[in-house]
Amino acid sequence: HYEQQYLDLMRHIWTSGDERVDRTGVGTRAIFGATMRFNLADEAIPLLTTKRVFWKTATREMLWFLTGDTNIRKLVEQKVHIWTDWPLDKYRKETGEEISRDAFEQRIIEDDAFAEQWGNLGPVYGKQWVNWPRYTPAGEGLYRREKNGINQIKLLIDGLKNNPGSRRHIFTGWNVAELDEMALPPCHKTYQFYVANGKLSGILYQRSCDLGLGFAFNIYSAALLVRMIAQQCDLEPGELVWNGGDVHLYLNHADLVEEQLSRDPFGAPKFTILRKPKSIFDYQISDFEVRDYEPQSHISAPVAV
Ligand code: DHF
Ligand code: TMP
Repeated sequence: HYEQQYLDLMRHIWTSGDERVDRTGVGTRAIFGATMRFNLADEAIPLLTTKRVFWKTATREMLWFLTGDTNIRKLVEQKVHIWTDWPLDKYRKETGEEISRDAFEQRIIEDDAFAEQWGNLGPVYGKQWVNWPRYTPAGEGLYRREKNGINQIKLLIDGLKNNPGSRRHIFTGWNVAELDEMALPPCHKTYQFYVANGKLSGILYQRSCDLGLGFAFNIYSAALLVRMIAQQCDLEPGELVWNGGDVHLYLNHADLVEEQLSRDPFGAPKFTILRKPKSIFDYQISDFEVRDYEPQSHISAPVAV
């Protein structure tokens, strides 16, 4: 089963990973460098079955990235809460106000100025993917920031269509000059693609991976992206290769780890795109269907902020 490699990695890290102090103060067990491979042929989709993964939430996040938006407002409006904790943490620290998560989200939705001031994550994924800043000389050694930046996703699709044999099908969120403005520097930082025998394969390089929480989203989202891009380029989905850098389990995820490792993977969920939109930027949540997904129950775990 495709999920066995994930469970094996989880067991390995939990039993023999290095114990390290991390940025959040929670503490992790970690290894450095890991690879997993997932076949995407025949509508296969790497959704974990040993716990329920909220794939619609992950899909909404991916569609939000592709719009270039970096404010959580549009996510919160769709009841996607996965990015709220970082702006919320910042708000609490800077104002000293003990606002609840619900109240904070409510203000983000209702108050334009508040959303503008407190809902932004900085120039994270979406911004870098479709609007990477571009500068042109403006004389006297000065440079002007162009109104429209570089759309890496559009260039990627054009490249795959026009020059499939290229070894440069890459996009990245890792804009070194802007890292310090981001709420979090990109975790899923680089994507590379490869065309052979009419199939599109992808590699995701993830520099930092919360194996108990974020990974389930990251691997599904990467597969979704390969499928959307393949459809736009009239290719079949091939394989998804996942490369992790610092792959870790948070020490406060002991219950999740124990529960998940007691379960066996089951079934083979199928994923279909119901329509071919005119570009990669025109997909909607209703375009996607998952069938035969019968996961075991959701396991909640605290997220380290
Ligand atoms: N920080 C940490 N420590 N781990 C992460 O995985 C992480 N992921 C981020 C931002 N910062 C992070 C962005 N992605 C959840 C999933 C993905 C995600 C952030 C959070 C999450 O909380 N998932 C829960 C609940 C899902 C839901 O409410 O729909 C889960 O059980 O999957
Ligand atoms: P870091 O920036 O100190 O590496 O912390 C980021 C944490 O968030 C780390 O535990 C990895 C996790 N993470 C994921 O696993 N996937 C994601 O998509 C994101 C945004 C974060």
